[in-house]
Amino acid sequence: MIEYLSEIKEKALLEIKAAEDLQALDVIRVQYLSKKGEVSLMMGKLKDLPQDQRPSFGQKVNETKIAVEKALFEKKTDLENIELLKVLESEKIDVTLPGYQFYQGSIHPLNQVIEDVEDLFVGLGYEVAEGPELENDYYNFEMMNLAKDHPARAMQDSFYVDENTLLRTHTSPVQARTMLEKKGEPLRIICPGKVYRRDDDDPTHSHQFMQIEGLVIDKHVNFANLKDALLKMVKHLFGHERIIRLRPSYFPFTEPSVEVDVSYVKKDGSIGYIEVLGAGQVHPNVLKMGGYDPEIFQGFAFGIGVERIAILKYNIDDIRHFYMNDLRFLGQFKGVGK
Ligand code: 2NM
Repeated sequence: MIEYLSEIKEKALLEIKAAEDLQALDVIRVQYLSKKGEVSLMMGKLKDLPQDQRPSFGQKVNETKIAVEKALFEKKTDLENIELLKVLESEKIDVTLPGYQFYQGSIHPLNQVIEDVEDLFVGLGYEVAEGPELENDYYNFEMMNLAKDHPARAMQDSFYVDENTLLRTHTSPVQARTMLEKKGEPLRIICPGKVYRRDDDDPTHSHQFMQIEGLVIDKHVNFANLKDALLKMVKHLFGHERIIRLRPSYFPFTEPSVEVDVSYVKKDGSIGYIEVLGAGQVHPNVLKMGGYDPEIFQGFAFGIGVERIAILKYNIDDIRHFYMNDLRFLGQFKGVGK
């Protein structure tokens, strides 16, 4: 019996040594070590032996089992290493091959301006609000204090889908919608987005452009708060040496209203001013329609043309460049916004 056991061991070790791959090795494992394997069967023979021989035989069977397991494990590690080497060999890369050229895109200059303004105002506690580009007459005009017969509607001639539905002429309808959503709660928002006006395109006009409007409503919001927000925005966009100049103006949705100019240094060293945006204190009618009691709440608002800012910042000579998708133009703005 003991001899037969060592024969099994010899045979197993030889077979393991000769195994060519992991599958063959597994077949050997099953043959010897599984429940009905040759080594396990020897354990079953214990009961056929006289009582006094059983412990030593049992121990021998165990030793055989351990020896086979060890041989299997070592062979398995060897075979795995060989397979890994094969894979590494087959996947060798030629580092002398020239690489592919990767073209890196960049953020559109208009979106860079928008992100820059968002960074500032989010830091000041404003929320960014968005809304549909196809709007109802009611949100686009009526709620902005522009009744049907209002002459200022002519300046904002738009693209109509039907009598009551148009491409928004400003992002103010987003502000109208937000006012109604907030149900009389104070709010601080900026609304960036595309807007449309019926216009013939030329170097300074586009029928599609982008705007960022801001709106703050709370108790005790005054004109000084508006000036502070405007100056912060101008300094953030154009640099801290800038100052602003306010000129009285007219918008139907604000009263008083102002046009905001930003200072620049002319070639001869004197100071000039360029108009950059419009602003004002929210008209009582607009507050009322938005669900705020104008006796309790005040607000300020501003509107800024994104193209105009980008044109001034980057010295661009034609507004149509923004919409031509010419990579020679767009490629010039890689990372300039950061
Ligand atoms: C501008 C200029 C001044 C404006 C006003 C409002 C609202 F919602 F309060 F009525 N939204 N946007 C506003 C005010 C826009 O753009 C040149």
